[in-house]
Amino acid sequence: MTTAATPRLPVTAIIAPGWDQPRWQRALVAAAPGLEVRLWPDLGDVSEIEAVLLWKQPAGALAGMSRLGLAQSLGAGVEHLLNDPAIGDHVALGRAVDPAMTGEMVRFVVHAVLAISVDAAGYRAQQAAGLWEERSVPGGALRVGMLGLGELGAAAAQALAGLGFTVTGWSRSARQVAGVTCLSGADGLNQLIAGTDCLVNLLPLTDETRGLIDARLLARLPRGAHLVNVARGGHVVEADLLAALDDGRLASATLDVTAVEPLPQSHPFWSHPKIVLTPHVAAASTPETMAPILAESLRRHAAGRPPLDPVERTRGY
Ligand code: NDP
Ligand code: OXD
Repeated sequence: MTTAATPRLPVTAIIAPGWDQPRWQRALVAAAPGLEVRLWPDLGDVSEIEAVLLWKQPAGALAGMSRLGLAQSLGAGVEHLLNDPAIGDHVALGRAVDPAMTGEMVRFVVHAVLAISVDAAGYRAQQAAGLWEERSVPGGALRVGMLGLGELGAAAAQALAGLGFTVTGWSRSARQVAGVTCLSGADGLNQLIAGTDCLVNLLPLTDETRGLIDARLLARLPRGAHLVNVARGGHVVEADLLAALDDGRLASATLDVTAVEPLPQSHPFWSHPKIVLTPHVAAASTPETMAPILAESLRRHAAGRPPLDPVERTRGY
């Protein structure tokens, strides 16, 4: 009796400048023994490379990869795949979905929303002023609106609902998430915005969602609402956000992402009293948890199948 031969795994390159590429390589080889993994910028003969694992690859990094069949993001976002002209339509695209990353995002969002619900910033200011005084805080009455009910948004929405918040979510297609009122479409967005005290953004950045959080949308939120943006800086029109904070329409903005990263030193966000800023750290990609998932996608590719979490070019995510 003959057994079917295991398909040869694709020659794979990691292009993630600034990341610990050797650590990714070690984790991948542990998950897929025998896998040939090359590291940017020492890619050897690039015409041999069949799969690339990418995070913010430099322009032109994929030039000459004539055998490329799979481009896999090392993060959940995929703008760097869709915007690279070297990745032709015949190349399969994959994005990162990792329960460990989802857990990190859930904890980050829960922390941000809880801090708002107990007015942690107000009490910190009172401590600095030596003031022992009870504040009026929203607590569990804070209504949360979640933009995006995908891998991350749905998990964060569900966790917040589990903590007793009233949570409404918005997605492109109709979704069901336990404990969450799920809406879609333009009417759904209007309804969500009108009843949201804390707007959390977990949408992908696409042609449809770029600049969504602008003066018009912010003006429809109840006065004194809060924004938590953990998706992409490009979702927010920054000048409109500053105007809404300055005229009191918006009470605070918790921003993990900005249009330009790292945020330029001269940017007004740095010193704005109503802005809480973190440097794009809400949910990191971790080699050891992600490698088995990436290895499975490489095995699938070798067998002529799509990666585990394929990107749909037409919807842009
Ligand atoms: P998913 O693709 O799983 O989910 C995206 C969600 O957004 C889906 O519910 C989708 O709707 C919805 N959506 C997309 N387009 C529209 C639209 N035009 N109108 C309404 N809803 C829309 O993405 P993830 O949850 O995995 O990740 C979301 C984003 O989070 C990433 O793209 C990335 O930018 C960001 N991110 C940030 C990190 C950080 O550290 N700050 C870390 C990881 C991710 P539907 O359900 O119908 O498809
Ligand atoms: C991601 C991110 O998309 O880290 O994974 O932003």
